[in-house]
Amino acid sequence: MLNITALYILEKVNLEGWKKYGSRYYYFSAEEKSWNESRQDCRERRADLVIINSREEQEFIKKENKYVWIGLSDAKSEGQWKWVDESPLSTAFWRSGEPNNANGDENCAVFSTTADTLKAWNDIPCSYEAGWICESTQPYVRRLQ
Ligand code: MMA
Ligand code: CA
Repeated sequence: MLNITALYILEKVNLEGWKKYGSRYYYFSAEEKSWNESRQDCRERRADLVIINSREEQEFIKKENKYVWIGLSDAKSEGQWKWVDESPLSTAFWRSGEPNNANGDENCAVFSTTADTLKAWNDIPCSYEAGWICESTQPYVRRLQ
């Protein structure tokens, strides 16, 4: 049913950077921040950094062609890559030779733009600045007071 609320949400999805893919909503940042600050931004939008569960989802994100943080880190335990919901990494899309923990200081995963295959992830220092993608079951709609 198309009602005023539905129209309002559709409008916000378009206006505020959210895109729907499958049953999920994705927010593509316009700014660049560290991994932690990016995650904080997602949480303020009642979302979290994106968790990539399938080849289709990987393809969807690759099409955006943006250098962005994903919700994957091994900061807690070197070499144990975990998603932000604590689930371990199963289907991985690392670039060839990655993750390599260069200089012993690369604990956060970024989606690189220059890969010509689906294998596009690289581990880089978490303090670097990149764009980010948040994922949620619902788009965040700011309440107008
Ligand atoms: C950079 C940096 C690393 C990456 C290598 C690959 C020199 O370091 O992006 O994270 O693994 O390039 O050559
Ligand atoms: Ca690396």
